[in-house]
Formats: sequence, C-alpha cells, structure tokens
Amino acid sequence: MATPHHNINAIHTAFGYQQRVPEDVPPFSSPVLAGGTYWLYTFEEEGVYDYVCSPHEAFGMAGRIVAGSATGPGAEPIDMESEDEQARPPTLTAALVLSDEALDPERIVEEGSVSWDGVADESKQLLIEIRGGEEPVSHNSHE
Ligand SMILES: [Cu+2]
Repeated sequence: MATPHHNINAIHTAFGYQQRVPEDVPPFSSPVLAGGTYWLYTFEEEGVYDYVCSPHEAFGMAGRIVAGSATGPGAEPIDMESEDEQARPPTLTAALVLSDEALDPERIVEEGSVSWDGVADESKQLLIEIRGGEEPVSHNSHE
C-alpha cells in the first residue's frame, strides 16, 4: 500500500456484516498496514469477495475481487434494507461504491479490472460531514 493506515476486512458475518464473500470462506482481515508494506491472502474458494478498509469504510474505501466466477452472496445486490444489526450492509459510501454498476461482478470478470475513475461521482459522495470538534453528522440520503 502506498499510504499508511489501511487494511483489508472481509464483508463477513463473523464481523457483523451480511455475507459478501463465498459461504465457506473463514473470516479474514489484515492488520492496519504501514505505507510501503503489503499483506498476502490466498483465495481458496471461487466467487465474489467484497471487502472494506476498516478505518475508511465510511469514506468509500471498499473493493471487490472476483476469484474465478461471479458467484456467491457477493454477486447479489447489497441488501440496504436489512434491519438485522448482526448482518448489516457495508457502511455509507462503501455501500455506494460496492453498489455502483462499474463493480458489476460479471463486468469485473470480463474486463479483468475496473478503475476508480470508472465509479460514478455520485457513488463516491461522502454521506458524513466532519466539522472541527463535532461528531460526524449522518446524511444518509441514499435510502
Ligand atoms: Cu483505508
């Protein structure tokens, strides 16, 4: 990673999310990494893997990797209406990014990769506003 303080955190029920990695995959997460370092993970099961960077999830730092074919729970649309606090959707802008059509799993398979520039600006909008000394204010306007 080029800059510090990022990690990889699977969108997995063990972390309180609705499952967005293949069903048989154990939960996985990297440590928060220093700049210039890396972390290795081997994809053992075929399917869609959604993940977020825990410190920056609300800001849209999320990703999708398709190992083999676009299958499994991550191939389905994110359930934004879920009221199950033990199975919540990805948070705020991460949910927008992962719902953007640029990250359609079949498209990722076809094109091999999708660039950040391919994600629509409105999917990158911040849904929280941080002002000096105040708590973040929710502007959860996409529901
Ligand atoms: Cu990050």
